[in-house]
Amino acid sequence: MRKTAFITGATSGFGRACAELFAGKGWNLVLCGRRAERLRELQETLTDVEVHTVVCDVRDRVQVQAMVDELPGSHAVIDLLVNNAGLALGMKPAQEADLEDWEIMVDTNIKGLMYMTRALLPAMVARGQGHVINMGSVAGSWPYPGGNAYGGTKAFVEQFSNNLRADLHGTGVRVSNIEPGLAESEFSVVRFQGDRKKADAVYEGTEPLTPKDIAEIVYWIADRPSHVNINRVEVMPVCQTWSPFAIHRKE
Ligand code: NDP
Ligand code: 8X3
Repeated sequence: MRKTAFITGATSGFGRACAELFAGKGWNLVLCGRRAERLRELQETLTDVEVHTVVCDVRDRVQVQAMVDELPGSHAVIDLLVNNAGLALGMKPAQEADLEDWEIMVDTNIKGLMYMTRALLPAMVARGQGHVINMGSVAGSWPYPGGNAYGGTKAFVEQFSNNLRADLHGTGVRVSNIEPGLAESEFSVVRFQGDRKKADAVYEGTEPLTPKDIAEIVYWIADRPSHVNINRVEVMPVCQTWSPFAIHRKE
């Protein structure tokens, strides 16, 4: 019997790469994102498995619940939720950052992830099996200038994942958190509001992680035997390491 993965943010980057990889491994899919055309195009390429697509903004709690309540019979049993939809907006220091950007990141990366999890967990618990894989970030553990609210949202993802494990003790439901570093996708184009030059500069002269690298990790985590829970994976490209502490010196 085929398993079914529910992947949020499937219209681009990691989510799209996960959809392609899981489809190649024979999983049926539920794919969501806000861009209908992208979902349609993707669905047309995934011909060997059953794919259900839903246009949904994960920030909208009512939409999320309706999307889950209205899953067709063929896709009603979800084995895996990949809570991937998310974004960074801006990189200004906190004292200059746009509050609207902060709110959108909180609404998407925190609240959207909570809504999805809360909507799908009860059925997983009732079945005594299931898996939630959350997309955190190195930004949730390691500070950098301009990371402010984005890093805060990903720190939430880390601790929420740990606390989910505590609540789900004895239920058979697994929870994992992946924390990638520099990876090339539409992430930076979104972060810099469509400024391609700024986005390209982020990856210039580097060999960043690719969406496929992340999809392979998601698949590996999901494919472990059901008694194995990978709690957390932090992954960076070889070209990325930490900075020394920044010391401000008097002139
Ligand atoms: P992309 O911008 O390529 O993809 C982001 C996806 O999230 C898109 O499919 C987008 O779909 C979806 N999305 C954004 N907002 C919403 C929303 N409100 N409702 C539904 N879907 C939404 O970036 P990545 O693939 O790189 O990012 C995926 C995840 O990985 C994010 O959570 C990001 O924070 C995290 N991450 C990224 C890293 C990187 O360097 N790239 C590193 C570490 C973590 P649509 O616009 O169609 O709604
Ligand atoms: C994305 C990685 O370093 O741009 O989560 O915050 S980083």
